Amino acid sequence: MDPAGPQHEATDQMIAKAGAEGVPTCFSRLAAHGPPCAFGTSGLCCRVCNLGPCRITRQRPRGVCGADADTIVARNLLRQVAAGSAAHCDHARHMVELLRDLAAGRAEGYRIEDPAALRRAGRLYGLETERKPDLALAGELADVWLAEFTAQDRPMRSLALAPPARRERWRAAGLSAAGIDRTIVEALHRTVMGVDHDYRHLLAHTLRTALADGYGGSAIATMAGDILFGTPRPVESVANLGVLHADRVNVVVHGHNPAVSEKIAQAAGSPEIAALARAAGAAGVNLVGICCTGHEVLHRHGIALAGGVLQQELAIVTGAVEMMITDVQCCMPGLAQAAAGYHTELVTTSDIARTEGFTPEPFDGRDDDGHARRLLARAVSHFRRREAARVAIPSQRAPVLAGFSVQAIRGLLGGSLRPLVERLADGRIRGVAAIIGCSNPKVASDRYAAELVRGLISRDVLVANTGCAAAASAREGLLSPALAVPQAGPGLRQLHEQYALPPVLHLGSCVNNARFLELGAALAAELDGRADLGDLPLVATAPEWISEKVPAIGCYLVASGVDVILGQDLQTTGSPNVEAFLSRHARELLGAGVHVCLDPAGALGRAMELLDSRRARRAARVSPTAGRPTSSALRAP
Ligand code: BF8
Ligand code: SF4
Repeated sequence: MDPAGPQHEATDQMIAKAGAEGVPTCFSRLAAHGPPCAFGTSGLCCRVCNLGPCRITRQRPRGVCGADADTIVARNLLRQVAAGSAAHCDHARHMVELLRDLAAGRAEGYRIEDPAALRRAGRLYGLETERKPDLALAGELADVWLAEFTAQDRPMRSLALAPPARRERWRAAGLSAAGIDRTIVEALHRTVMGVDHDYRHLLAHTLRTALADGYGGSAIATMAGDILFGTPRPVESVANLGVLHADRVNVVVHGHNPAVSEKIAQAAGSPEIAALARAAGAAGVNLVGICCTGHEVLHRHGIALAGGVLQQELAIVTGAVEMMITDVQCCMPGLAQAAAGYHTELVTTSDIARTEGFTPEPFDGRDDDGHARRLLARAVSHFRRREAARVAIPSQRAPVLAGFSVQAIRGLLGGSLRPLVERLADGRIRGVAAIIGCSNPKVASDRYAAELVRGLISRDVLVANTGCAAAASAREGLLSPALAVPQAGPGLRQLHEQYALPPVLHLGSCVNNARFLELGAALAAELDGRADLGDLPLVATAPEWISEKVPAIGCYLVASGVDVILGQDLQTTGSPNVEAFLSRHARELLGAGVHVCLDPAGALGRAMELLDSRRARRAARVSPTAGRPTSSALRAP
C-alpha cells in the first residue's frame, strides 16, 4: 500500500474542518496567542518566590533576591528536567507497583507475558533467576526496583545498565544519581529561592536528575512493560488519520500507560464487544492509538496508529470517534473543547489525571478486564449519536513495520549485534541516529523530521525512532521497508537484503528511548569490553520538542555520551554561560553536548560531521577533544 499523497494533508484537512466548524484546536489557539513571551523562551522569567516574579533585562540584570541570568536560566532548566524526569519515573513506579501486586496475587487479569524478559531483567540486577517461579522472581525484582526510588545514600543500581567506562566518568564527575525520588526532590529543593545559585552546580544536578530518568524511570518502565505485556517483535500495521473507519465504532487510546491500553486492546478483540457493535449497526469496533500509548499497542498488537500529539484533537474532528480513553501525559485539556463539538466521550483512566469534560474511570488493578469491556460497551452505545453528515475521515494511511526492541534487532541479525558493529566499524553503516521527541505546531510540522530521516538513511545512517517523531516517520511511509529501503544508501540496503533489518527502526514510546541506551550499551559491549557510548557513532535529534520530558531525555543522552541536536532552542538562550556549559563544557566532561540546528539541512550536516568524526576518532583511537566552539549560543553557525 502506497501512502496516498502527502501525508500531512490528512492533518491539514482536519485543521481546515475544525476551522470551518468553529472547533478550537491547538493550532487555532496557537495562532490566537501570537509570538510567545521572550522572557519565557529565553528562560529569564523567574517566579520561584514572591519577591518577584522577576524578569531579567540588561537594565535589571538581577532579580530582587540578587539572582542573575545564569542562576535563573539554570534553575528553570533544572525544574524542567526534574518535571520531565518525574513523568517518566512516576510512570515507571506505576508499572513496578503493578508487577509487585501481580506477584502478591493482587492484580487480577494481569500476568507475566514474557518470562524471558523477567529473567533477563533479574540477571541484570544480579538476582538468582533459574530456580524460582516467575511470580517469586517478579516480586523480588519489583522490590529491587522500588528501592531504586527510595535509595538515599547510594547510587542507583540501574546505572550499571551503562558500560563500565561511562559509569567511571559519572563517578569522576560526581554525577552518579542516588534514588529517583531523592534526586528529584533535591532538584526542587535546590531551586527554591535562596539555595543553589552556581549555574554549573545546578546544571550538574540537571544531568544527575536526567540520569535518574534514563537509567531509572525510563529503563525500568521499559523493562517492566516488556515483562508484563511482552517484548515487542516486528509487527505490521498502518498509520495516519485514515486508520479511522466510517462504518465502525472508533475508540482511541491516548497517553502513555501501557497497562490501561493493553486491557482495552484485549477487550476490543472480544466476540462479545464485536456482537454489541453489530447490534448497534456498526461493522465492528476499531481500536486505534494516539501518542505513546498508541506506540505501546502498535508494538505489541499491531493496532493502527492514528497519530501523535498534534493529531489528538484532529481525530475527534473527523466526527467519527465514539470514545477517547486517556491516561497520563500529553493529553491536552483542549480535547474537551474539541469533543464538545461532537458526540465523542472523553475518559480519563488515571487517578492522578482529572480534566473537566473527561469522565473519570480510574483503573485500579481490580477487575480491569471488566472495566475495559464496560467502557467499550459504552463507546458502542455512542455510535447511534454520530452525525453522519459531519463525518470526514482523511484517506491517508501509510503502511508501518514497528516492534524493534533490542532483542528483536538482535534476532533479525542472527542472534548477535556483530553484523551491525562490523558495518559501523568499516563505514558501510556510518552511524545510528535516534530521532525522537514531539511534533510542535510552532514549526512546519513533520517536515523537519521527515527530511532529516530521509537524508540520514540516504547517507547510510541507521535511524532509531521513538515517540511522536516515529509517528511522523510513520505518516511519511518511512516505517515501511518497501518505501524506505529504496531511499536508503547501499550499506543500509545491503543490511536489509541480508537481514531484513529496515533503515528506520521504530523503537517505541518516549520512555522506550531507554532502548536506544540499551542498544548503545550492547553495541559497545560487542565492540570491546572497555568501549563506551561516547566511542560509538551515535547521535540523537529532537526535531521539535514540546514536553519537559524531552529536555530530560536530551540531558540523559548527553550524559551518556551521545550528542543531541535540537531543532528548536532550549529555553536557555538568556544565559550564554548555561549554553556554553551544555555545548562545550559538557563535551569536555562527558564527550557529548547539545547543539541547536533550526533547519533540517543544518541538522543533517551536523549529524554527519559528528558521526564521521566519532568513527574517525575511534579508528585513530585518540581521546575525545573539545568540540568546535559554537559562539555564545548552542545554535549552529
Ligand atoms: O512521550 S513525543 S508529545 S507523546 S512527550 Fe508527548 Fe512529546 Fe509525543 Fe509521548 Ni514523548
Ligand atoms: Fe525574583 Fe529571586 Fe524570587 Fe526569582 S527567586 S522571583 S529572581 S526574587
